[in-house]
Amino acid sequence: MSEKITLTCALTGSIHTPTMSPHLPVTPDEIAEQALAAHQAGATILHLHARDPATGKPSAKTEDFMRFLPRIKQGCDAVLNISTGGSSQMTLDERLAAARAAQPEMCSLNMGSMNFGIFPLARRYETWRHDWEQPFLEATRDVVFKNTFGDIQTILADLGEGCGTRFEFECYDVGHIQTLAWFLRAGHVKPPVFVQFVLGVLGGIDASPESLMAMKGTADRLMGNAYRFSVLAAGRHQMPLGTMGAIIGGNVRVGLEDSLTDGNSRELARSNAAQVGRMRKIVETLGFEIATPDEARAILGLKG
Ligand code: KMH
Ligand code: ZN
Repeated sequence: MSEKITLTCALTGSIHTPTMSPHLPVTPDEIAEQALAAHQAGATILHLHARDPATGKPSAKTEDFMRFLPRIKQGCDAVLNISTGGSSQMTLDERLAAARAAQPEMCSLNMGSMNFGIFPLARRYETWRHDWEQPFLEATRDVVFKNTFGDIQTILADLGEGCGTRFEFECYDVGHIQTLAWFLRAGHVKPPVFVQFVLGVLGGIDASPESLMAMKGTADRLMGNAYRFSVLAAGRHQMPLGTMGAIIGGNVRVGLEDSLTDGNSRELARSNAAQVGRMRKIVETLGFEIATPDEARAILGLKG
């Protein structure tokens, strides 16, 4: 019997903007309600970013996280995972503020600097609900998503050693896996290492079966059985490559942060819970079981 599957739901992120989907949760009520519904639908881990409640713009403010975090914590026992990636337009200190305050059991940790090109989305819409949206997207033409070795060490020290937080290690290319394996060999990261293979971000590896196998092959070679992986594929690749991830022994991440559409169609997903429910149905039909939050805590060595 294979290990149970951990299903992560990434609720809102900092890529998609309110114009792109009326279903993207941006107010504290929407984020809390969709998080609880996603958990009800089967999500084990909830990956969280904050938004400015008035405009829906990605926010790094601790107070914006605190508008929904306590409600989610009270309402369910899902593993709460706070982003330390924020957006490429935030400083490292801004990105870390909420996680330093909340000291959650899990945070994301991005394993390398890169171009993070979401600017093509800026041309897809003729009118925008908010003035900030198009310039925010366009700015990524000339911004580096900065995650230096020093930044990674700061996050490991402050949140890992300092707070007992464990990580969703976001790897957008094979070189990021090499960096992670180096931190593992150096003893700065302890197994089991939870790696998120991120496929399909412009600036990172593409979303294809071949690239997923290249990521897994590299991780197998460099980290052996010291790691578990999950698959996040952007846009319409979300469901097919997530399914492939489960079939080849991994876990899966879905959610409106990564794709606004339903399945691999052009229809907008009605909610995060709809994507979670769809992925749950797929993996259960294939004979896999979804881990409960406590089972995931045991598998991933979380502090609980
Ligand atoms: N937006 C995803 C491609 C983070 O929050 O640290 C990756 C992500 C990064 O979730
Ligand atoms: Zn994120």
